[in-house]
Amino acid sequence: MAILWNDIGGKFNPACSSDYLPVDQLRTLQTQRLIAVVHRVYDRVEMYRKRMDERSVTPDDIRSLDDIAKLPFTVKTDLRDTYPFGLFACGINEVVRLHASSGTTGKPIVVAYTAEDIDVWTSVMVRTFAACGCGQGDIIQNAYGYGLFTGGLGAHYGAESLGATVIPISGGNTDRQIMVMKDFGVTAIACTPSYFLHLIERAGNMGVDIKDLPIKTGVFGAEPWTEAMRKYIESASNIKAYDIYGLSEIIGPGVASECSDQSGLHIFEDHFYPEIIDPETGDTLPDGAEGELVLTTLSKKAMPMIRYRTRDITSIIQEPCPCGRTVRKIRRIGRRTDDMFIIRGVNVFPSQIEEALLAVEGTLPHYQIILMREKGLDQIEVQVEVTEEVFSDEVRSMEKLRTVLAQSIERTLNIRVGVRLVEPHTIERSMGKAKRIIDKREM
Ligand code: DLL
Repeated sequence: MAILWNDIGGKFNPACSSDYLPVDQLRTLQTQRLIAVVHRVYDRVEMYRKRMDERSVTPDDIRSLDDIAKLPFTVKTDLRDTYPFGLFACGINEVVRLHASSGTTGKPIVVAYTAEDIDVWTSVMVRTFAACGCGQGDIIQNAYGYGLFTGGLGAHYGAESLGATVIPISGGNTDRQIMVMKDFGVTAIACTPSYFLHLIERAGNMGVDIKDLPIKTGVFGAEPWTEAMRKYIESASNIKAYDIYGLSEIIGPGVASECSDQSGLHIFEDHFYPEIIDPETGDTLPDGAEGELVLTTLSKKAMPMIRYRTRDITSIIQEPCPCGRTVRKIRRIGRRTDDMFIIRGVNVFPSQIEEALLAVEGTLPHYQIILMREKGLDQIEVQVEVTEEVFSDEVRSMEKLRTVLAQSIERTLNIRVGVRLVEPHTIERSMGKAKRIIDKREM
């Protein structure tokens, strides 16, 4: 039966069997786990008990998956307010690992794992790599940052447990990355898509064409990227570029992953129960509708999250996937409720600008959005790198390209924005998550 076989290579990995559970069995498992986790947090975590008491909800009121709507939401500030260990549902003696996410302001948020949590995390990362077509025999260069960031160690444990050969190179030191990729015969790389762009570019400067190397798979995540960016990466490097999603609060990478169909990310919903809500009202929306992704960890022990508001915008895909996995898919996450900025009354997301830019020939996928305030009015300037050929061309053709880009953005956003063409290598490259917006309004 087709569904018992892995997407690529035709070898079934038994570690992935939860991806293919019959749906009624999956729902039963989720319900049992939901009931257990609600009891756990009510008994062990003061914040959850208080919030449920305030709503007059007891663990016994949770008997089905629909009952989840009775439970209160958890938000990022709850993790800050209880910093560092206030949401733990076990003693520190049971915690075998801590990670932290730096955030932009103030204290980081801290997340904890028991030994069992690490096993679950490893298993969902095995499922992630397998869904991206990796397996034993692959040589995986893990260029996600090792350390407090969950990307490095999360991918590391998964890739190792998969039976692949892991190169724990972490992020940065780009020239060495390229040397290793070439000399060790790397077949797959795990890193942010923006860092891989940087690798392609740097390899070119070093006289290495990634297309000539054995690498065939990219396991990319940790930041938003667009379909246009995927096309660029795939054609510039001849690899298949997969999108993987996760967040520290829930587990790290390993929450959802694309499969060979590349048509949405399968959410490992036997461990992470997804809901979509209207970010304004908090109302639950049906499958198919776009809204904020809310996740409940069904099996986490050290730090379970109940109805965690991710701020990531997506929708749940109802249609079954040709790959045969029964766990549902979410659409690629291009936007967060908090990366939106409002310019002259129009809501703008960086990913919309990325799509508009990459639709035009001659641009490079390196761009930055500068927000400024001039005479009390918000202004936006998009800086985008263009190829050497364009840049050394005559002024008239540069001007023409600038106009085309401005029009492309205007068509998408319905507002006029300033566009500045800059030379290749002008925009700072990231070793991890790219910084797309420079907000100079408060500076
Ligand atoms: O970025 C975990 C991770 C590591 C995911 C490696 C994938 C690969 P945080 O640093 O806590 O965790 O950031 C989580 O990053 O809420 C999203 O806004 C964004 N994000 C993560 N993956 C994607 C993706 C890790 N594939 C936040 N597409 C999330 C869009 C993503 N955004």
